[in-house]
Amino acid sequence: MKFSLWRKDNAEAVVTEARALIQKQLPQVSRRRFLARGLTLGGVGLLSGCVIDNNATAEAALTRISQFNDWAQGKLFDPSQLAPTYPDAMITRPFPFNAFYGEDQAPQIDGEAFRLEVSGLVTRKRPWSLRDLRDLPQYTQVTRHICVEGWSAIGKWSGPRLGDFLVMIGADMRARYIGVHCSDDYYTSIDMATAMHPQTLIALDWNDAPLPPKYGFPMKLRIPTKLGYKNPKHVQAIFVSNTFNRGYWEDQGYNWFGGS
Ligand SMILES: Nc1nc2c(c(=O)[nH]1)N[C@H]1C(S)=C(S)[C@@H](COP(=O)(O)O)O[C@H]1N2
Ligand SMILES: [Mo]
Repeated sequence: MKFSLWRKDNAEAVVTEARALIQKQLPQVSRRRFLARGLTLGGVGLLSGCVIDNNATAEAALTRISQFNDWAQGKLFDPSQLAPTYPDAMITRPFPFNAFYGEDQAPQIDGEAFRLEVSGLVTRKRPWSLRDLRDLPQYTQVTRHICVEGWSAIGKWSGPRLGDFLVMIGADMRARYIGVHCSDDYYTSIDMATAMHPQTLIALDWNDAPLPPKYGFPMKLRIPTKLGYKNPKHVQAIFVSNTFNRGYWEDQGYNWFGGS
């Protein structure tokens, strides 16, 4: 199948055609679903003049769309814009579980022994205990978690602000990324503006009690301005850096920006 994308009058048809092509040609189900949905008129516009006629070209084009989306979303992200919050009565019960493994395989972490590791462009690198984190001002938020797999759920999380924590550890605010490594080997990274966002929490509690293991004990980053896969559970280490370390799902084709 071939199509050319410079005919603006035909843009809708092109998007439909592009979606069909992607669904036919990209083998990985998750990637196919995500990218097919992420493909917008703006994204296709980027491809002007490009003829997609095989798998490799489709992949390259999609990578470019994805990079374009990251760039555009970064530009559009307003650090003062707040994600909607909800009353307790709207909390989803039971709250869904998701991970790249089954619910019974969630890591079991010893909270007493746990120390959050801090590294990279920070002046104070001492590890943090859960008690240390609870000594920071705590915030509670009821927000919607949106997963690219097609579900969303409203949940309640509490803990210190990641921004307050970054200030406490003397993070270099000019650094571009905050990388996160989890004890189940999951990983992701966010931009500094998102890290400093007032709603970005180091969540220690879920529904007013310590996070249950399946929801990320001993801590997760709750970022209501980001999609589910950019909300890492079982956080073990945080590093402040200018070196890009994408993320577990991001490395498999999901957008790095992942705004919700
Ligand atoms: N450590 C870790 N964090 C993770 C994941 C994971 O597999 N491991 N999955 C992500 C995805 S895709 C989603 S939708 C949410 C699910 O969080 P929940 O179990 O609290 O609903 O966790 C995110 N954070
Ligand atoms: Mo997800």
